[in-house]
Amino acid sequence: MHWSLFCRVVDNYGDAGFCLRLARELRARGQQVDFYIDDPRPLSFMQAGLPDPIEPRLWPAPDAQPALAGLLLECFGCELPEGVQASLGRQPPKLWVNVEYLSAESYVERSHGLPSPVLSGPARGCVKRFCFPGFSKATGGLLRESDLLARQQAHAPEHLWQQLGPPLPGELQISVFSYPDAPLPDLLEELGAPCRLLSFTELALALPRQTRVQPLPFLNQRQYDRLLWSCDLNLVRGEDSFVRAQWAGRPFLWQPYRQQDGADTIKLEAFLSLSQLPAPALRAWNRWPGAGGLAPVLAQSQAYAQWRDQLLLGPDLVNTLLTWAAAAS
Ligand code: TRH
Repeated sequence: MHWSLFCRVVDNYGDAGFCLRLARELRARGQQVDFYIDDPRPLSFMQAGLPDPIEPRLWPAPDAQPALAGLLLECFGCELPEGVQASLGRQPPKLWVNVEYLSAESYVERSHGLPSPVLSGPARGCVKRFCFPGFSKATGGLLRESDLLARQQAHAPEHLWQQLGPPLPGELQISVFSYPDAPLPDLLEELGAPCRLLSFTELALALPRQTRVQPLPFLNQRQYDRLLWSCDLNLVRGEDSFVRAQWAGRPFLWQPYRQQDGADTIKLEAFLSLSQLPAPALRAWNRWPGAGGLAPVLAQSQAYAQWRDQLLLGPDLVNTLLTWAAAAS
């Protein structure tokens, strides 16, 4: 089957990272994908050195009317260019899916799969369908490559440590991909253990003496996975690295993307109540009152593996889309 996938980069790397992963996985399952993105620059590091890189297509000019596939993915309500909408109005696609942002909030289950008729504009008369990624059976599920577990099982952390330099005896390995306001010094001070920070984030703050900082350049998507699978703790953010940390099945702390209206707080609480993962450190990491240290997070590493195993029983997002496409064709 043939898909047109549209992605606009709002901020940071999550939109591009998610859409690239989605496009690559659709293709890995035998689909043809035309990937339109308004800022393809992050794709360069995300697929540097990977076999068969996806060649992105230029974001169409407002009046352009490119030939579209019968299956259409509009990611994160990215608002398609006028000319594209006009083409759709003339020849409605078999399936038009609006893929939304990930959340554990209850509205996701209520809204997943709902139709949304287009009532105005050049695509009037078409019907979009909402696909909500999520953590439960009643959602669209998570992006999960068919070969994820096999790759994970074949992974040997020693190879990565050979490249990055070996851990010192007794030293915790921590990957850091956080927003700049994360209270890292407090967290490490309280932990009081030797650590190596493998960091994508510039760390300007004073850190405890027994902390080594090793800045890393951005890795391709597979190398980043391997880093997450190798570390004792992963500090992640946004949505896509958050999902990758969960697939790693190892302790992590997450910062949701900051929003003015406090939506990030609601997202975090919804995730905590669904997953039942240790809450105090995650709250402290997001600067909430009632601080809690890292010790329970590291001591309960099994809880993260169990959460991963539970997610593996849930829906897989590409499967959800393929099922919808088959039903529409
Ligand atoms: O970059 P982010 O903060 O993106 C955010 C969120 O997606 C948020 O929900 C969205 O609304 C906002 O952008 C506009 O965090 P995220 O989601 O983890 O995206 C980072 C991407 O970068 C992810 O696909 C993983 C990828 N990545 C690599 O490929 N290599 C790397 O070395 C690293 C550190 C990340």
